[in-house]
Amino acid sequence: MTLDEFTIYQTRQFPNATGELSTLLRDIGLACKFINKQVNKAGLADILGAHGAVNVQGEEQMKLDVYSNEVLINVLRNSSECAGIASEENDHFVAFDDIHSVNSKYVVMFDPLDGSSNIDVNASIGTIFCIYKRKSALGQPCTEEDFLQKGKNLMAAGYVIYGSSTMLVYATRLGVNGFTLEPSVGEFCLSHKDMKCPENGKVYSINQGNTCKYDDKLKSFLEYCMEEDKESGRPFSHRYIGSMVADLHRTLIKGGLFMYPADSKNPNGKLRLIYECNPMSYIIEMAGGIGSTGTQPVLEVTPTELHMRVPIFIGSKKMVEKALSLIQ
Ligand code: P6P
Repeated sequence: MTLDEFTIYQTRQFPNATGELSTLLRDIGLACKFINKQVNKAGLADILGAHGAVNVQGEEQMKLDVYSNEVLINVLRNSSECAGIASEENDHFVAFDDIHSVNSKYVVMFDPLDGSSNIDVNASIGTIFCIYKRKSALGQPCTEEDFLQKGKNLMAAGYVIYGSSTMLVYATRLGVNGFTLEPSVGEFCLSHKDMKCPENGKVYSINQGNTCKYDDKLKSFLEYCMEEDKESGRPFSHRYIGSMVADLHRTLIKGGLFMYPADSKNPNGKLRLIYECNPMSYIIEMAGGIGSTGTQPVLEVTPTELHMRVPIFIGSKKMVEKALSLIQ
């Protein structure tokens, strides 16, 4: 079943649904197919770029995250269902002011290419997106309030991981489903139906190099992770790819705990609420896991500005609960 067939099938579960969300997901999937094409040859282009800043097709090689941003903005501007966007790459939100867009119900936020610093070492990277129903009245350009909604108001959230295979995973209140790109057909095909985050896990994921900057309670939790305890399966394995989408895709499938906490240099951590922590928390929570800032559920945080950062502890329910019990 392709992504389009699946979203249309899901729409039929709601008698009064109009299929606009399905159209929006299809448009995002289209943009990510273009991004996937460029990501897959970036290494080659980089090699050529090093000798003459000309990529393999003779085009000016745009930086991948700028290219990805432009593709997503252009596809969504042409979509009939998107009133505007906010992006990690843009200081301000972009309101689409054509007659179709001002009458669209949804706004989209995204990190067009998260972890792009990993592209030159061929590590997996990803696109993160989330969709809200706008609060401002139809018929006029969307406003900032449309983008500063709590994560619990999300209509849908998802990511595309450009890895050994290219997968699109998205969540709605009906659940989480994964689609693998079949390149010869050019379609995302359902491969992981009704994904659930295992309630427990044996992997903890954190940039341990920051330990010297963590507070004592967090240090004690990391020591707990490394202590031997046959009953609870410790010491855990430590896995850290340094790409949020890749670390959380593993966590969703295998279980585990991903952390990017606050530290003495970053009092709010590093990851952004609007287009990283909210969408990933929505997905993990719809799959039965937990996304917390350490003091409250990520999805309950009231956004104050587009690029605000929050600490995050996210993954298997029992592992997040254990972490919170030790660090709070
Ligand atoms: P650090 C990538 O740059 C990113 O935004 C996330 O994808 C990733 O989880 C994090 O930063 C890695 O940060 O400080 O460990 O290199």
